Amino acid sequence: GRLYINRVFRFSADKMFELLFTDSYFSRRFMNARKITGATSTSWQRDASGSMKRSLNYTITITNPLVGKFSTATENQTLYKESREGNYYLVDSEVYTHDVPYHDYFYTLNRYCIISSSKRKCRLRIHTDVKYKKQPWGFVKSFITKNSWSGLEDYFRHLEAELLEEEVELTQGSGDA
Ligand code: YK8
Repeated sequence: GRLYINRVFRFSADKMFELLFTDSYFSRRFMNARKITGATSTSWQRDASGSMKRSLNYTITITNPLVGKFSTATENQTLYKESREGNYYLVDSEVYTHDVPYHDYFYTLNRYCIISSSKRKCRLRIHTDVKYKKQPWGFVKSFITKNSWSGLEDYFRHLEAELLEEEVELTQGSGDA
């Protein structure tokens, strides 16, 4: 896999979780900026293992010229029970893009780790893997992987930039920037 974001932000772990994993103003604005439309989400619900789950459905806009302009997608998120409110959040997110070529072969697994480093700081790490449900030919596999990485790279670079802007907004005028 690959590590896309690994840095400390000047807001609490709670705040980071709220920004990324609730129906926050930030996540709505980010979806708009990425032209992700029609998003629906279930609420976080505890499953039999004690972890929390939710799933999202939306339509993504794709810039890769090899692929159609839009695809519906499903994102299944798990907030592991090892998470500790305010201190540590571990979320795995499986993303299925239903309308791209070879969509029945692969999905993307994004692992988000939020670790509190002080009252007003946290570290965010986002690790990504392209997973295969069935084995395609070698050349098809490298084609899928290569095209996935470039799309993911673009997405997470944008997310990092937006989080840095949010950091500026949130710390402005607080006197402890
Ligand atoms: C989520 C991974 C692959 C997919 C795309 C597919 C190429 C098809 C390969 C052919 C378009 C928001 C991506 C990037 C679409 C966007 C997905 C996002 C960024 C040519 C063989 C959507 C995180 C996420 C996960 C997976 C991404 C797709 O929150 O290249």
